[in-house]
Amino acid sequence: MSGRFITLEGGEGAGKSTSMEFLQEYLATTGRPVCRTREPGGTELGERIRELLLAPEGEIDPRTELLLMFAARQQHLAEVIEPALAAGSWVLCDRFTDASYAYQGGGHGIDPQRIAALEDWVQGSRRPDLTLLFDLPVRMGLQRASSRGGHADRIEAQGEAFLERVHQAYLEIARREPGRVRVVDATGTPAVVRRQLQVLMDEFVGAS
Ligand code: Z5A
Repeated sequence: MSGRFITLEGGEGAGKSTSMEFLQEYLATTGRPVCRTREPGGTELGERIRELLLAPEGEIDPRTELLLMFAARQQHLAEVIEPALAAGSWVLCDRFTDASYAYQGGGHGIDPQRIAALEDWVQGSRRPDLTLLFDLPVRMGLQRASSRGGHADRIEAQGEAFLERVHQAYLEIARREPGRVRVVDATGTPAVVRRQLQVLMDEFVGAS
């Protein structure tokens, strides 16, 4: 049986990492083998690229940022995602190419056609089977992230107007692809968010 590719997307502090635990447990109870991973990262090389991308010091040109995201993604697909799917695992990935459209496209204004060209080159026909978009107003996400403590990384530190463009770009993707992208209202308590995930996953697993 071939695996399924599920991605989690959303703005800063939207609750993806928190929900990852629930999704992993959910799939485990259905007996599916699970591969949990993230972008940028997921491989040794990808994690090193992640460190470069998120380090708060220094400037990175938006095009360099985009190309580094796709360099990490290429390695991730070759080393982790494709082998896991071929082996029948269900891959849960914290962020994927929608984040490039939202942050580098929506946030930095890079032409989406450039991103689409990289997507086609790097991924071939590979696209997520399901994307869970955690939708949360930017201010709420920033509050949640700051309550967690620690320093803002380079991308988080771009400011509220940037993050608002990212938010709108995500919503636009969801409007364009309602079959793949399911919007999760992330404003509720963790228990309320989990109940939505349960319904969406019951539906997706039932149809798979
Ligand atoms: N990026 C990009 O630009 N282009 C790309 O192509 C890709 C990525 C792939 C990765 O950073 C950065 O890379 C990201 C986009 C960019 N930049 N930003 N910003 P990351 O993965 O480390 O950061 P993140 O994705 O933004 O994760 P995050 O800030 O850790 O958010 P989260 O995982 O969605 O949230 P969380 O950690 O689960 O929750 C945040 C806090 O809220 C935490 O204290 C929780 O306990 C709390 N929380 C969670 N859920 C709730 C609810 N329901 N109620 C109340 N409190 C809650």
